[in-house]
Amino acid sequence: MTATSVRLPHLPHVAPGQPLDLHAWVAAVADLVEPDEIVWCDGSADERRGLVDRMVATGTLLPLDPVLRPGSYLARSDPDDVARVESRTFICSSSAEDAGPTNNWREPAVMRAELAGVLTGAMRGRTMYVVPFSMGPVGSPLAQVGVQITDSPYVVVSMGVMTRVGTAVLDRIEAGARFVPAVHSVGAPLVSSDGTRVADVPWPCHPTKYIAHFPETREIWSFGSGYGGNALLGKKCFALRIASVMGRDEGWLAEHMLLVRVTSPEGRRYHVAAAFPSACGKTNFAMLQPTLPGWTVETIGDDIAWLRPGEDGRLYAINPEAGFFGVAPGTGVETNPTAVEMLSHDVIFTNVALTDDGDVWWEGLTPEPPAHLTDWTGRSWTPASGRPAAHPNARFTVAAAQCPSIADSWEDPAGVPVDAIVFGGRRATNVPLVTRALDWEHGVFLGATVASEQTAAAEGVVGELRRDPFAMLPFCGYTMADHWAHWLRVGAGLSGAGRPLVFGVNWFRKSASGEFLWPGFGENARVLAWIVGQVDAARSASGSGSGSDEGAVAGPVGLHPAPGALDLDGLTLPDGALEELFAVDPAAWSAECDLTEEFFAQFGDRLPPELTAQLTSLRARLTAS
Ligand code: GTP
Ligand code: SPV
Ligand code: MN
Repeated sequence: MTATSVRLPHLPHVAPGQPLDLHAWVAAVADLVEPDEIVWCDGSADERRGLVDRMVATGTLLPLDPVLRPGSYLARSDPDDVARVESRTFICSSSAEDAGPTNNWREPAVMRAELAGVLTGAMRGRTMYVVPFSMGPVGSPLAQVGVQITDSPYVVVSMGVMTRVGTAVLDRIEAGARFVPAVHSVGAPLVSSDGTRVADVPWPCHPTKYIAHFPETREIWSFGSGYGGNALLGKKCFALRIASVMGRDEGWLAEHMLLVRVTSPEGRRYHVAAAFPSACGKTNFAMLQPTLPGWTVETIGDDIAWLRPGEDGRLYAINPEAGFFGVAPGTGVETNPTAVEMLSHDVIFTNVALTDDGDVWWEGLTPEPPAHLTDWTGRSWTPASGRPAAHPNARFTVAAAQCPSIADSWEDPAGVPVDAIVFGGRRATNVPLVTRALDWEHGVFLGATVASEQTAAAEGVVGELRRDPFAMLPFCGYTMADHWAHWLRVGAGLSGAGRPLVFGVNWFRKSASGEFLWPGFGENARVLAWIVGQVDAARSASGSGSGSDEGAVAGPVGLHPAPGALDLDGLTLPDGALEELFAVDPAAWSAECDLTEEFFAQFGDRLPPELTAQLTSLRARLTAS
């Protein structure tokens, strides 16, 4: 028999700049993936109940004890589908230079052909859900809408928590709003190509995964994974990778940042946005309970912020999400009592351990583990097992409205005015506890030079130091060099008095014997108090024309708290810890500058000259110190 050529179906996609017809797109995707049925989702409580019941029946969700953990469920993923897969995340812009050296670029036509291949018949035997959602309060001028097609009921229910799903979004699309089309399949059809039925499993997925983005046509295509950032396409794929491109083109910023409202003992209010890499403390900081008397921190967002210049020259931010997909391990009464309370009911847990009485447990929830557990893989576990009971990247999915520290302004459609922007990483050495940038350009340099020790939130060797500019390395939909240029442009357009101050922080510096030098968590309020004090100092200075750095002293890497300016009342640090927390070793920093130069070099002539100038100035200050 002669070989017949296989007809590759055309992957339905959007023409650049052309409005996409929702119904035509859904029909075209259905033609490709061949589902048994199509269900349009309305985000209602009834719909959620039906999906949850079905997942309980199929074993995807395990109901937890209704008294100990009401309304809550445990999902156990496939053991090979536990985190974002950065090596399989692709930016498919027409030119490789637009994706930049730190993204995996694929030629759009090549990727479309590959995706069409794997997606052909991918939903056979399954239901195809159509999920209209809004990132940001529906109708907010800072919000954007999308539609996710998926064959995973776990994804539908999770999107219902993490975004605003409903017919109000469809109405906006019918009225002409442009939407981001996002297709997701777990890649496990229940009918094989020869027509035989395949048994379903609790967590279907495929060993080969694709998380593909077409920034020019604002499309997302995801295949093979059911997990978090790979599958809940409103989150990293839309709200960061696609939105960062929208922001570049339209003059706003989509960032991997938490957002909080801070109130001082005098009742003054500030808004702070902070970018830390994955699993480096955003959720903890967003729910911080200050140890400093009289201070309040309220939560607006814990992972993503969209920031847009307002007409008054200030930067306004929203949290585009409606829920938290947070790291469970390390979340305990000592570290994050707010989260522990938030998780008392109506939560979907993924890859935590199960107690014998039908509740959940993870490392760090209590100081001592229970005597017996079922671990995240479903195996019997005791403290002697010698392996973690919960996966290090085990997560909770919970509505933001359920957070005890949620700010009443968290859904303000106008957003909140940002006073300070903070960048931080997990650095055992070199980087001081807190540094104020000398000006906006220096602040962009602080963001561009964030580095952090690898965590379990993505595949890779935990603990290895990697560069993670703006905590956006895996999340920027275009080249990081242009992202920095965009930040410089946005800052230049803000009014002097309204422009946020920029800071760098590091909660993770260690002593020679490997102990954390700073207690962190609620004690981070001390650093926050200094930060907003600097905002006050800068504001009153811009009125009076006097020095703007009261409470600060200049060092080679930036401004640090002047002696006594960091409120340490009631805190006992080990001898010498404070000095070590702020120590700047010129030799180690000179080596750091060499690494930065090497890192910057890969961006060639797209690197903004302002950043080269910042590196030169830093070297000069180090030499003079
Ligand atoms: P993603 O959701 O992955 O984007 O991460 P996130 O930045 O929200 O991470 P999260 O707040 O969940 O960070 C969790 C890890 O950071 C845990 O290991 C915490 O114990 C640790 N952590 C958070 N804050 C502090 C701190 O102030 N000091 C120390 N030493 N560890 C901290
Ligand atoms: C992160 O990895 O930064 C997360 C979790 O917030 S995920 O949704 O999987 O991206
Ligand atoms: Mn994140």
